[in-house]
Amino acid sequence: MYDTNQWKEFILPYKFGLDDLKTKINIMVEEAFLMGENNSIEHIKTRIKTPSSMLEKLKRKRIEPTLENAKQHLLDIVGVRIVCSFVSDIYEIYNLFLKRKDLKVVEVKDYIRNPKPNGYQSLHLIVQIPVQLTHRVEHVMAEIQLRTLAMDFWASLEHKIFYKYNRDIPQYLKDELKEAADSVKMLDEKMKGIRDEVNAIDAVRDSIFLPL
Ligand code: 0O2
Repeated sequence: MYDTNQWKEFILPYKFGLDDLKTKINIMVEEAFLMGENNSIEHIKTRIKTPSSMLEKLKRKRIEPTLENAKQHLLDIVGVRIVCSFVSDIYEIYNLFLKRKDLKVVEVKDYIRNPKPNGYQSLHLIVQIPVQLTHRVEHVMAEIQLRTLAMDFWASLEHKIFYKYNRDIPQYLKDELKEAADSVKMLDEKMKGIRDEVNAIDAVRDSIFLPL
């Protein structure tokens, strides 16, 4: 597919793109915190797809495994996963990405409003980041996955089971995973309800103790 030097040259803009994206997200988070907007991010994970994972995905898509094809067809070589407390946080962060002038949201897959048949939920954004190199600007694509803690718990386990069974999960486990996914949805709604109740109590308390 490539030699070591070609690989190094290929992957470098992606590394810079990921560094840049991490900085942008940190700024968004710290700025929101300073302004008292509590879009609570629980944790952020990042990764660059390994060569073997790229090769495997190209094969799965029946695309010839070349670096050019990887660049053109794999939009998730750079991956960022943002895990939040509540579904509303996810859409607030999504709106922050939409407003940014220094990157472009080029694709949105909303598996929260439209979960996958297996129950998978997440909001996926494909963003394009301009990376200024010495002699040219490279437009790097990255996939941002936004999920709640509960969705992340489900997806992590399902991912492990998926690979344990070599992509062919037995039906009884599929059924149990689907049930668990329904519980994830209910848990997220329940937690939102509790959060809203606490916020309503706080609002009343603040209005009572407001200085005259
Ligand atoms: P891995 O092993 O996590 O890297 P596209 O990328 O649009 O050409 P794809 O891959 O079907 O095609 O896009 P999609 O649906 O946006 O999925 C991209 C990534 O989301 C996957 O990457 C997974 O990380 C995650 N994902 C999607 N569906 C599921 C699911 O049903 N269960 C779990 N646990 N994760 C999912 P990869 O490269 O396919 O896999």
